[in-house]
Amino acid sequence: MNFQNLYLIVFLFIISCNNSEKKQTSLINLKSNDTLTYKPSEIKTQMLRSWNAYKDYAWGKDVLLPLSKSGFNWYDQSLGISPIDAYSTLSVMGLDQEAKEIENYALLMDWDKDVFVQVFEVNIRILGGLLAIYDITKNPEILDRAIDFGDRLLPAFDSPTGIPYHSVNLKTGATSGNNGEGSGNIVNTAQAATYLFEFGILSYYSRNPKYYQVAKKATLAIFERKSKIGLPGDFINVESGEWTNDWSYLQAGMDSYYEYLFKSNLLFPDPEIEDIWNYSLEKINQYYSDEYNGRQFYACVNMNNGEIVKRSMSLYDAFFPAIQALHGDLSNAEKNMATWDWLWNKYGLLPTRYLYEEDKIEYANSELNPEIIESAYYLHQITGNIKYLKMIQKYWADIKDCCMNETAFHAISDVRTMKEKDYLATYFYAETLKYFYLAAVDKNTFNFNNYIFNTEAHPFKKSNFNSEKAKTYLGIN
Ligand code: DMJ
Repeated sequence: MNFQNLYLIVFLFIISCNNSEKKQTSLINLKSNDTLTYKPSEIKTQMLRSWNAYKDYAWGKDVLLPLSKSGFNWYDQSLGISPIDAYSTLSVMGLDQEAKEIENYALLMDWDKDVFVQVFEVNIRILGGLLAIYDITKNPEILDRAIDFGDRLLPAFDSPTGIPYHSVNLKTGATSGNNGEGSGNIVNTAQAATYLFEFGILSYYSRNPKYYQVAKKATLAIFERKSKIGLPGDFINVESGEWTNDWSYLQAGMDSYYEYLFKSNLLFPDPEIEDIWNYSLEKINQYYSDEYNGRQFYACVNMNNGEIVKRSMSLYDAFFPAIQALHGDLSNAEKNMATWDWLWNKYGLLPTRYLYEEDKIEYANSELNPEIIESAYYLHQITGNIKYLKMIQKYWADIKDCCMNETAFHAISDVRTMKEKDYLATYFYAETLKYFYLAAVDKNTFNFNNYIFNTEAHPFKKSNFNSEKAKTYLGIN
């Protein structure tokens, strides 16, 4: 055993002694009045501790590396992704001073950076994050920063199909795929069409339809290329519009395409998108749905004949019970959630990908992703059933056990051994801790019914958007 491991064990022992009282109450027994035995203040304390760790060890960088106590940038230059992602969680927790610090930081960000960024990732995290800051503060200078950022993404959509290139240079507008940089002209379906929500909000607030219109064009470009049986594929060439792979599923790579077909309609009703969503949901239930060994799964299928090609689940598709529940399909939502909860309890965390036919882990890492907590939160809010709170409580207890360290929290490289990984994803701030917190607060603190979350859990208040005005601002016919 090296000194680092010894130190960690001693530290965890001290923590566990200090927390023994907390731990006893944070296991599985809920009080009869439907509240969690962990308090929102516990999550708030952990958010503050993790945020301070970012400030101490990684300030100015994109990501905190909690074990080596350092920072990491996604690209040559920092985009400040952790702070921008963390803002809305700090704000809903009432950590106003910390939130204000990020608002000021965002105002100073100069997006004129000679760096190629992944359009999908920066849209959900940075554009979504900036728009959330504006939604909360109504600071017009923040909106200017969001418009500036959004404008720098637009050249990516200037392709023969309207599907965005994988990456765009924030300074020059050059795109990967037509300048020899990056990963060529192929994107997955989520990278192709997860823009309706943020671009809709940007159009609404800027009163300029151009953002929503490019997002809609990209979405239609995917939908119109569906197979004869009505399924999209998972990888597409943005220039030729040809599918380069013929698999279809709910997993990472297609997940948020479906999520935004549904969610953007909730803020900005658009009959064309609503029809596509209803059509797509029918196909999901017809082809992906796979009852296997008495459990409800959603398989990978061939887009042309609907035959199952792989019985697998990735932890990202645990977002889907939330969507099913919000759509009103509680029967499938609850069956689906039960499957995710079963997989969590098998390992005490979700592995990134699990093969359910072979009962085998394919990718064993876990980055403390939020989706299963998100779905349990939605299901509790929508059904009022206490069993979903119990699930959330168990997930929190397990995450504390496996992944809390002296700095903040860390990812896991193998859920079978709980081997640590020196990484704390930006969505741990934006999503994971937010859902734990929101599950524990009362309706006066945060009313679930008043908000729609983007795929990175940035909350947008429904009452900030008027459907009639949206028709004009977004150019919806
Ligand atoms: C987040 O960045 C977003 O939720 C995205 O849509 C996919 N999942 C990660 C977190 O797991």
